[in-house]
Amino acid sequence: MKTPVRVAVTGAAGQIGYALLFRIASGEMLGKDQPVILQLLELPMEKAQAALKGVIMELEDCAFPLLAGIIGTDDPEVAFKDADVALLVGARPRGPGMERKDLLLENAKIFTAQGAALNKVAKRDVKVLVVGNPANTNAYIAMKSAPDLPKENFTAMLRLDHNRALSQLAAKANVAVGDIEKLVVWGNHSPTMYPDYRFATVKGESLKDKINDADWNANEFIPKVGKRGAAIIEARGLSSAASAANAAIDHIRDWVLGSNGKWVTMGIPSDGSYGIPEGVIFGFPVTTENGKYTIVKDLPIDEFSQKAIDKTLAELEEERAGVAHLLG
Ligand code: NAX
Repeated sequence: MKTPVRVAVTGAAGQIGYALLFRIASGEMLGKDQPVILQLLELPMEKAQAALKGVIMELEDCAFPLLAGIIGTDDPEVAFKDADVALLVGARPRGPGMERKDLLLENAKIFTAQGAALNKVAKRDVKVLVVGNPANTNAYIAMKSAPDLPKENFTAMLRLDHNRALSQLAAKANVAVGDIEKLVVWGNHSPTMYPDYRFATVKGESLKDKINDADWNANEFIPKVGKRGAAIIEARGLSSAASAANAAIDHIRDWVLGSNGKWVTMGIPSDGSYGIPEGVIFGFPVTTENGKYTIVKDLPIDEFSQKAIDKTLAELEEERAGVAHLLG
């Protein structure tokens, strides 16, 4: 029997938490032979803690053979203690009349505290995935608040955007979604992201040549992927949860177990590649192996793509400037 992996999840009693925890406990994220201990964080409020208790009861009632333990807490230092993986899902949602700037600052408080707690108690090689929005900037704040941890440990979720784009492309080209490779989503997890299928292949053939429709790309595909979250809210009355949980599982599974040479999109601290300033948490194409990711380098960037990348970078730089005074 392998040693259990400690997986911390924040916002564990929320919508995404409810779609995520049962799949982690059943082995879908780390493997069907890998026991896990779930370390679940929720707000100290009575309602949140009661909801968390209910989720824990249901986890118990599944009698998952791989679930080696469950901790429920309102203390980040308990939740992150010796964590191997930390999924930071809980965040402050935008309230009525709340401006984007206020949302950034409210979340900055949460992710400063959680970054500091990770710095203090998590495993030194903890793999952190930030899902809570604004995900890239929250990941940046957590990274900056954890100076003793390698910055490569901090990532943001672009995988839902990647999966959304894959699905739209498969429908347009009438091909199987699983046959598409080498898709990229550049930038911020926001409507400014740039899903880029110039390099994508289907069974080794160019997907772009198959689709061959620049107008569809600029005026349908890119806006549709960017606004997909809003379309789900419009249809369901609630934001994406199961698909977000699924993307979080894809992200961590590939990071830990490897992508077998396939490109995946992760929001990671830039190393300066593609002119993205070092440290900015940006969606890049990566391959993963042995628990490490490597940026796919030297892809040609045409004028249309450069404009799209500049736009999403400008938004991230603006977000970063908005919280700079909190980070010293
Ligand atoms: P919910 O409001 O259903 O759940 C969030 C939970 O987090 C609540 O139970 C709340 O009590 C808890 N929470 C809030 N602050 C916390 C803190 N400081 N410590 C611990 N727990 C805390 O939201 P849900 O639908 O689960 O979405 C969670 C986050 O994911 C939101 O920020 C949302 O915007 C974001 N999303 C990000 C996506 C991505 O692709 N990166 C896509 C889906 C989703 O919109």
